[in-house]
Amino acid sequence: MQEIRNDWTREQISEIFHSPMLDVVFRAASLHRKYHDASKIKISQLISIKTGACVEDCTYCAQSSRYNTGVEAHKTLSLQEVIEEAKYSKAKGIERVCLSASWRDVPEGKQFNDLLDMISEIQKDGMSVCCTLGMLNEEQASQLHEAAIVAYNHNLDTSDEYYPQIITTRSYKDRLETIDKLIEAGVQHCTGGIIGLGESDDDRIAMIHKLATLKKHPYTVPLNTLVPISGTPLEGRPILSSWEMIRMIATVRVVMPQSMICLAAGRKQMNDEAQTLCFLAGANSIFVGTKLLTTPNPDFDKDMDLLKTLGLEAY
Ligand code: SAM
Ligand code: DTB
Ligand code: SF4
Repeated sequence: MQEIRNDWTREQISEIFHSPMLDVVFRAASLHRKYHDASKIKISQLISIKTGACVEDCTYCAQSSRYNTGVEAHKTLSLQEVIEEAKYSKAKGIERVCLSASWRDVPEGKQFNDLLDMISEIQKDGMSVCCTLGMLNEEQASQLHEAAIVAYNHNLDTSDEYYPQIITTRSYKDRLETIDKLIEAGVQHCTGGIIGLGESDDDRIAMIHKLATLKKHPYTVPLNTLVPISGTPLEGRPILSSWEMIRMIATVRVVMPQSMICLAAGRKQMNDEAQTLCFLAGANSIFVGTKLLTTPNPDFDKDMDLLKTLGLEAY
């Protein structure tokens, strides 16, 4: 059977998703070894260039202005501040940063030019850059392509059906249109979602199906476990069992063998053994540093110790 396919059916994905845990992990691990160097883990540092005061109502997010989450909004960081943060990461041996902003749409004019400056200055220092900045237009997508960013993160988050329960200020269609603009402009898309929002297994399968049947498989599929934020509508959601993430990663690895998989939010709540199973099942990228955007992440040294124990090389 052909392994890289854009014609998966929901039923086929459901069958993989519902296989016995060790079967799906074994199948995923085998494909992972075929398409990737399984001895390597990509590490990136998030830099929040604009935090909080977001006009969107994403019910999981600490940065939406709709909820009292205690997150302090700050103005867009200056070029100098961003360069300093990137240098700090570089000194620790981190080669990639991801610039994040709590914008609904990427702004035009000076703010966009400032962003392009940030990207090129960081690159001049020998680092690579990804971005996650909200919706954008065709022109901005091609400028980011020219700026040679590695990828642009824009998640589907959940299934089309469940989406309106989670976000009402923009539609699934808006998300898909932005992803389409990225693909058309030649920018690699980093697209995944969150588990633990209260969605069903069928919603998770539907999201994987949507990702796998886009024109192009994502360059990276980031998978987040909800970090419940007090003050948001999802504050009371229980922390998911790690098994749910392991199954999710394994299914994504089988369905999209060539994509990178990022084990994103939720690692702080996982033990070393659970993270190890995530790597075995095909996760090959993580965010490092004690803070993601607003929530805690494992200590850098602790992460490096785990990778050393596993004989994995951070790059
Ligand atoms: N504002 C941009 C956007 O929404 O596309 C980019 C940044 S946004 C924080 C990136 C992703 O982080 C979201 O799509 C969501 O999947 C994830 N995320 C945000 N808050 C989270 C939380 N509390 N727990 C887990 N994942 C979260
Ligand atoms: C993604 O899917 N996860 C990362 C990245 N893309 C930007 C962000 C996780 C954020 C977790 C919540 C927070 O720290 O506020
Ligand atoms: Fe804003 Fe992004 Fe948070 Fe939604 S996920 S509230 S768009 S920062």
